Amino acid sequence: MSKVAFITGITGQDGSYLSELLLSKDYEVHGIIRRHSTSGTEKIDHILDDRRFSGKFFLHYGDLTDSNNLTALIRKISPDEVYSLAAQSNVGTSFEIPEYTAEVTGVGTVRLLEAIRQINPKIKFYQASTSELFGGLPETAPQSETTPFHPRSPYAVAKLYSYWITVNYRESYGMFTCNGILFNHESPRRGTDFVTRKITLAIAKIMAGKQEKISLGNLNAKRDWGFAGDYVEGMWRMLQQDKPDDYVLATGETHTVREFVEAAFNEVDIKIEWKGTGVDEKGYCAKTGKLLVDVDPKFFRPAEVDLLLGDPTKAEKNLGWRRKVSFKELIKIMLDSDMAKYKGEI
Ligand code: NAP
Ligand code: F7E
Repeated sequence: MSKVAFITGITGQDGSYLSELLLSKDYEVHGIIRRHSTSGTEKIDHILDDRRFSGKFFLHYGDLTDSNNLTALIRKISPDEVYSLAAQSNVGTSFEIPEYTAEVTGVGTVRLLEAIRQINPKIKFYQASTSELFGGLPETAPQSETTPFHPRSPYAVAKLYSYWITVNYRESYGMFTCNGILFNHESPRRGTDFVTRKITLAIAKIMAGKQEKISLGNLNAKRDWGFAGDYVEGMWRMLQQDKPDDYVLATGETHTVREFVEAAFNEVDIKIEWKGTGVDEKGYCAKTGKLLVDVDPKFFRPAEVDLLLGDPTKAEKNLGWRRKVSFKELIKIMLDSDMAKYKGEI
C-alpha cells in the first residue's frame, strides 16, 4: 500500500521538490492550493501534466487561516504524513505585514496540529522551522539544535511559536512531530523576492540587455546557502525515524551576499570591482567599468540577521543526511536556468 502525504505549501519551492521526491517513492501526494486570480501552480504544473502521476497527485483548495477546511481535509485525505510547509515566508515582507504573518506562519501551525490531534494523532508531522530562529548573533555561530533562539523579525517570532507548539504536541500528546531547522536553501524555483534568485534573474536579464544593474540591500549579511532539492530529502528522513526529534539541516559554510554577487557574475565571466562603502558601495565590471550593482536602502530591514552558519552534525549522524550540491554548483544551476529563459532574446 502506498503511503499518503499531505503537504501545505505545495505550490512553493520546497513543496514542489518534496512532491517530486515523495512521488518517486510511490507516495500518494495531496496538497492545498489557495485561490489565485492567476494559476499559482507554475512550480508543480510539470507534475500535474505528467501522466505517470495521475491518480497519485491531488490538489485541494485550502488555507492555513481556515481551520474547518484543514480539519475536513485531514479527515478526507487520512494521510500517514503531514508536511507543514505553508507560510508567509519572506522575512523582509513580514515587517510590512506582521499580523498576517503571525496568523499564517504562527497560528496556522496549531490549526493543522489540532486537526491532526482530533482526527488521528498517529499521523506524523513535519514543521518547516528555520535558522531565522537563531537571529544570527555572531557569538552563536555555528548554530546547532542546542543554540538559544533570538528571533529578529515578525517572521522569525511567528516561526518561534510554530517551533514550540510542534515540540509541545510531541511532549503533551506523544505525537510524532518534528522540527526541521533549515538554513537557507535555494533553487531555480526560489521566489524572485529572495536575494539569490533576485541576483541570478537580474544577471540573466543584464546579459540579455533587458536590465541595467541590480539594486540590493545589506551586502554584508552572511548566509549558509544550500540546494532545496537536498533539503527535502532531509525532511522526509526525519519522518522515517523510530522517534520524533528536531534537526538542523545546513551546509556548514557561510558566504556574504557580496560573495554571492561576485560568484554569480563570475559564472558569466564578469569580474566585479567594488568601490565606495555603505550605501555608496557600487560594483563595476572590472573590464568595461559599467555599473552593475548598487545599494538601495529600501531593501534594508529594521533588524538584520548578520550571520547564519549551521552545524548539521546531528542530521548527518542520525539521519545519514548530507548536502550534495556545493555553493558554486547551486549558483550555476540557478543561473543556467534563468539564462535559458532569455536565450536568443538579445
Ligand atoms: P515559498 O516558496 O514561499 O512557499 C510558501 C508556500 O506557502 C506557498 O505554497 C504558498 O502558497 C503557501 N502559503 C502561503 N500562505 C498560505 C496560506 N495562508 N494558506 C495556505 N498556503 C499558504 O517557501 P519555501 O521556500 O518553499 O519554504 C517552505 C517553508 O519552509 C516555509 O514555511 C518557509 O518559511 C520555511 N523555510 C524556508 C527556508 C528556505 O530557505 N527556503 C528555510 C527555512 C524555513 P501560494 O503559492 O498560494 O502563495
Ligand atoms: O535574504 C539580504 C537580506 O530574503 C538573505 C527565507 O527563505 O531564509 C530566507 O530568509 C539576506 C538578508 O532570505 C537584498 O537583508 C540584501 O540578510 O534571501 P533573503 P532570508 O531573509 O535569509 C530563511 C532561512 C527563511 O526561513 C525564510 O523563509 O540577503 N539582502 N539585499 C536582500 N534580501 C532580499 N530579499 N532582497 C535584497 O535586495
